[in-house]
Amino acid sequence: MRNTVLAGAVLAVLATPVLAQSVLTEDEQRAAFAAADTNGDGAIDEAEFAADTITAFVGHDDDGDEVVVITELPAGVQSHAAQVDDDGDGELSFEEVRAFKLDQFQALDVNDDNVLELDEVIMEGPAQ
Ligand SMILES: [Ca+2]
Ligand SMILES: [Ca+2]
Ligand SMILES: [Ca+2]
Ligand SMILES: [Ca+2]
Repeated sequence: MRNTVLAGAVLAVLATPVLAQSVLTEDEQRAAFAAADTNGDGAIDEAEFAADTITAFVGHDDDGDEVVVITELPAGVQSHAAQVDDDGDGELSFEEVRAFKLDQFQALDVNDDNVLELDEVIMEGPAQ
């Protein structure tokens, strides 16, 4: 719960399309988690996380040039994307996205077992 901001960010990226920064409901978060947990063991390991990163990145790279231009992203996520754009050139390279996600993985893995369990990434959905 204290990880709300980070958790929201990582789940937004876990979810496809990437960086969809709208607030996900808990059900959507669970769906995103399940989609990333490809072997269904209830945890996201680094390989699954990396695979999800690639899927998400490719999902946004419409023209396949291996760069996601920030202005191609929905307006609501552009300010968030700027954090990922390490060199500030207005484009997200896969390396930038990967580095950002790796930081998130480590930040979210609060018990340091190198996998993300559901309770490490889930955040409470908006009250409804
Ligand atoms: Ca897994
Ligand atoms: Ca592109
Ligand atoms: Ca960049
Ligand atoms: Ca963990």
